[in-house]
Amino acid sequence: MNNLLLEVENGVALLTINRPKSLNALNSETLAEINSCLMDLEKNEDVKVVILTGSGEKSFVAGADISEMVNATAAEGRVMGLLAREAFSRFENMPQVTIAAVNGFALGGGCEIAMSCDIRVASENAKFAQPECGLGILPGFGGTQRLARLVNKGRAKEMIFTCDMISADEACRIGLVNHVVPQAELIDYCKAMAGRIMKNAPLGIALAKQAINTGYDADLDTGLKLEANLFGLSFATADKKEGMTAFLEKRKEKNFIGK
Ligand code: DAK
Repeated sequence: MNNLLLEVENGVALLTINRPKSLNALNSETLAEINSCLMDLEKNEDVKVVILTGSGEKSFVAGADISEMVNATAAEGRVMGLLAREAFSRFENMPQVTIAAVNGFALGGGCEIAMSCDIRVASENAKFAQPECGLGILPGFGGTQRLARLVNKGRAKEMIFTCDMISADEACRIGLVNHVVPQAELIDYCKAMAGRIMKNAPLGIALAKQAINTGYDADLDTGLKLEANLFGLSFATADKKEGMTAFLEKRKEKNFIGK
């Protein structure tokens, strides 16, 4: 991999976009690498949480690579769009939990890739924007859809129409990020959260993720039916037996096996 760093330790995969000279901008090669890396990770039962970050202290991801886009043809743009769509959907739908550790600029595609993760934690210096309309385009990696769902329609329109950059605190206030922490603590904070997640049953989490994602865009009745079906499925797992037995035996330690 030319543009990514991957470190897997104690059930956590730390995936770093590593193009510091262009503030970790996403080009097609990087998007293809993210896809193939996530394809491997989603099959890796030892990995329970994926943390996505950018290299350096200045930028998470400064958007799509403008130097690649400037002369791209419509066909090349389409390929880039498809690669991004696939990669972003993988973060959103893989069975493991995905956390974006936003360590600086999250602009355009950077904000959009963070939004495709389950949880966002920002460092105090992080900045968020959707600057596409200033470049003569519009957000095209899901920004018009995920931002409006995460914050609300009015806030999303304001960010997209003005291209204003907002601070980490403001992003937290409007619900775009879950927590803001000092930069030096960002990765440890995310790893500690991963630790709390990993104490729980991986299949329960994967099914809950599926219920939330699929139910969110459906009507309540459909979502509740889906939840009931997935809930039923969880009763077929060894982890349900273990979790409940541990409670009855007043055991703190549980041996979840993800089956
Ligand atoms: N692409 C390429 N290079 C970038 C870049 C980017 N997005 N952002 C920064 N760089 C490069 C700069 O060109 C500079 O390179 P050198 O001049 O050193 O060679 C280096 O990173 C450092 O940047 P600056 O010198 O500009 O650093 P500053 O601290 O002054 O400013 C900044 C930092 C992040 C505010 C500024 O660099 C900036 O505004 N960057 C651009 C942000 C942006 O507009 N990003 C793109 C958003 S548009 C698609 C769907 C969606 C998209 C694309 C396609 N399809 C469906 C096909 C998504 C589009 C976007 O993300």
